[in-house]
Amino acid sequence: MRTPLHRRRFLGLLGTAAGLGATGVISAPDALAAPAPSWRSVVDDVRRETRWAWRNYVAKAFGHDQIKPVSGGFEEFFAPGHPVGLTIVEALDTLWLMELDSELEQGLDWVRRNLRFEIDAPFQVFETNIRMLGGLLSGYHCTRDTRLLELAADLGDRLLPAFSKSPSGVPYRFVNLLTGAVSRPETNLAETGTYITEFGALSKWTGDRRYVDAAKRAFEVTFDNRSPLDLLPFAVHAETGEWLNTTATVGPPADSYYEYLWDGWRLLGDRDLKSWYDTLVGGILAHQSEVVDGRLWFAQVDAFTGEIVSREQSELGSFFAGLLAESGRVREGRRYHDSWNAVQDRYGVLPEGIDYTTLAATSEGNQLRPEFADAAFNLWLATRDELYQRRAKKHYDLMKRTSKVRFGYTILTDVTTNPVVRGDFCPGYWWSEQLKYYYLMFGTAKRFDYRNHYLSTEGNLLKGARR
Ligand code: IFL
Repeated sequence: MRTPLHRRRFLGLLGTAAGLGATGVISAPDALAAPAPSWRSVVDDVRRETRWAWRNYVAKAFGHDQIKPVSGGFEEFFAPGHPVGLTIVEALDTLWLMELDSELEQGLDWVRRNLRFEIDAPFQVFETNIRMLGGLLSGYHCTRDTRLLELAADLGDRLLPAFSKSPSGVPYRFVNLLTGAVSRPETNLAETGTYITEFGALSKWTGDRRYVDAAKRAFEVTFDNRSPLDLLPFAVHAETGEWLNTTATVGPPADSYYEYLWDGWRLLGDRDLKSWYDTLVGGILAHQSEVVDGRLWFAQVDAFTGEIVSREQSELGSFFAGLLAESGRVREGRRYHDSWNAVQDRYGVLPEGIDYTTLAATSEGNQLRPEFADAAFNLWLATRDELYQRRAKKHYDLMKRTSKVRFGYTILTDVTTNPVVRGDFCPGYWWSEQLKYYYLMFGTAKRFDYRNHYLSTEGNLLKGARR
């Protein structure tokens, strides 16, 4: 049974939308915002900051996976002692889109000379795919440098055992890039279903269907096991394809599973994926949406009974506002972004986790996250409403104010204090995601096709480069 609090506050999504207006109840701070600044000056500023951060990375950490921008040190992401130039690979298409061509050439030169994948260490299949494979493919899409495609195909081949050695077709979490040994069969939805667009592009560009077929099979197994409510628990065993829990969430570790059903349809035109997306998002809207104090959220629920098991919401879930808008549910996307905007208004930089009944932070840090800007970008593309540029501009300003340090931009370990508490590292996705979203939405980028493009969950451009 739902609690009295829940009954008092809960209003089914469809029942309340009409009463709240198109943008929900929390539009006042937006309406009161200062007049739009000159977006041209913002886009120039984003480009300048990118070039400044790149030069620091080159000076202090070139070839290593991630810079530590406070101390000027570095660290590897996938395996200690085995750098793969993650920051470079993540940055390639961003540099290209921003026409930072000498910086791009510096990165390409490092990749051509140094990047090899004969590495005797277990690599996380999901992260290797979205960051490295996606980065190489988007670099290839933008530059047509065939060495990038060769490296992508080599890496794709090294990831495939995670799928082909699994009796169910659901991939193991880790694969040794040199030996093909697989490990960690206890996995989750995101690490099961975030391959179709990178693998699809690789199949298309190499003419080898093994990649896309493996990615689709993993989706199929989990979709076929959906609950009678059309919901998916988030934990799954790779060898059996059976669920390991009953909790459904749109946040991690499920999030990009849903994104890639839609994206697979969008990039590859696969109708099965669209129909699976429609079914599952129908289930989510029917059983996970909850309106609290006029704001739309998505609860964690038991996939079989629909009972709410948690009202905690991860910042990463905010991407779902953009996905809803992209897939034609603009009204729900707007309302969910309004909810997250209320959190931005309260804290400045969003905390990693909140309790949506009170907006209290349940996880106080911020790992330099892109999801709010990602959703603003997708909502802007869907509506061209300047509201989303203003929200993203605020996100950018707050990031500059809180995360900019001596040698770049850093994560925060506590956003609830004044001043915020800083950590000392810059994640690879920062180079591929928010810089690109800001750049593209504050200006008209010559090299980007605003009408026909595809950006992956990591912000990698796999369609829409204008050469
Ligand atoms: O790797 C990033 C990507 O956006 C993703 N999940 C988490 C990261 C950013 O927060 O899909």
